[in-house]
Amino acid sequence: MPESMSRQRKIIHIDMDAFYAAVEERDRPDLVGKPVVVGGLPNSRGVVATANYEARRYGIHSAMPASQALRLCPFAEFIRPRFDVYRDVSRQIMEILRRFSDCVEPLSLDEAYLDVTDSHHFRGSATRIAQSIKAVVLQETRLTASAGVSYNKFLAKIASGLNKPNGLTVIRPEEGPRFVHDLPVGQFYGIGKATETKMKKLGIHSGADLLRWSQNALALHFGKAGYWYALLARGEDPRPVRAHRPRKSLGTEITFAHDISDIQLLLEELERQTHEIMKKLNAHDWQAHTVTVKVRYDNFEQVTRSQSFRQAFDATQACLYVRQLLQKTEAGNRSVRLLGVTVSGLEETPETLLQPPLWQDESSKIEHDLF
Ligand code: TTP
Ligand code: MG
Repeated sequence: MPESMSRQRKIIHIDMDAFYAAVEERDRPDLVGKPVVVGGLPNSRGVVATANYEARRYGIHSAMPASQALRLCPFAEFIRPRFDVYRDVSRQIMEILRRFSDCVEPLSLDEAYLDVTDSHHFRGSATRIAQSIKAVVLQETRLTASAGVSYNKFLAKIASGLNKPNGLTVIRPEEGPRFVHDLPVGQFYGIGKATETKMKKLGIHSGADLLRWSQNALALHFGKAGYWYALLARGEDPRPVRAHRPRKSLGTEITFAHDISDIQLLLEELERQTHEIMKKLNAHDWQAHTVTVKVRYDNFEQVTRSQSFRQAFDATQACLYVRQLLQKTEAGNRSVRLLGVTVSGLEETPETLLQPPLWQDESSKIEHDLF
């Protein structure tokens, strides 16, 4: 049994509140108290990156067309994002988190996991550490964070979302299973929209429904992922907090013997490379969230086009995306000397992290003093 499962862990998930919007409000006091929407502007077919909590009351949320946000709240302040500023603030936040643990895994600009199992701060109380993190972040960045404290990543992340904004929620080891019981399957780690729909068709709506299914029955319907879902349904998630990601990207490229301007040939080559990378990715049990196409024209001028997705993509989707990305270059109209594909934003495929017998061992002891 892996070390991570043999002992109760203490995991904290930190997630900044309405991150981009909060930074804008901080830097522009005239915005305070108003509905604020950060993202593309309504007249430019843009989408909402985020909205502050005032704007969310009108039903505005991330990824919504900005034009729709404008209809929902015509007097909201629409602001273009300042990514450089968000990146700097993010670095500042991650630096603060590293004062509390060596084991910090950033998930995005405004989100991170910490493993504080072995921490001596506050006599090892994860709850007190989370309180202190929130206080230091507020003091040094003038921004609020929400924290979730639990015994694995899955539940720590659920917990941080429960009392937003400025929340602190603890799911203690003995509360985990009951908690998962009532959780809609769409909120389970690794269950995307397609799987959620499939589960609902099978009558699986909540953790309790999931728990009624045997591991084998789930595996029959969902493949290896079925074992993963069975584990989550028991409130278990053995994924370690990874302070160092072993790999950030995987790519391939080719310099042609003769420059190519035939778009069909270029698309075929792109597809070949994409299949090759996706095969490698699968062999490593990794999945990717970003895909990038690189084109060097015959005069050595080089462009890249990339796109990121919340959900990891498969080979078929990747092939579609790279085609779309190539169309955004001048390849075909101009001759191409080099063509390449890279996937990044890598993470381990959740369901392959474990094999079926792992959680049949009931010996994992629950210690929860000072949780
Ligand atoms: P989130 O943490 O998902 O959202 P949030 O911090 O704005 O709000 P909260 O956590 O309080 O619910 O995302 C962090 C930032 O990432 C967000 O401020 C803007 C950006 N983002 C996008 O650009 N597009 C998106 O679709 C999402 C979800 C986030
Ligand atoms: Mg956030």
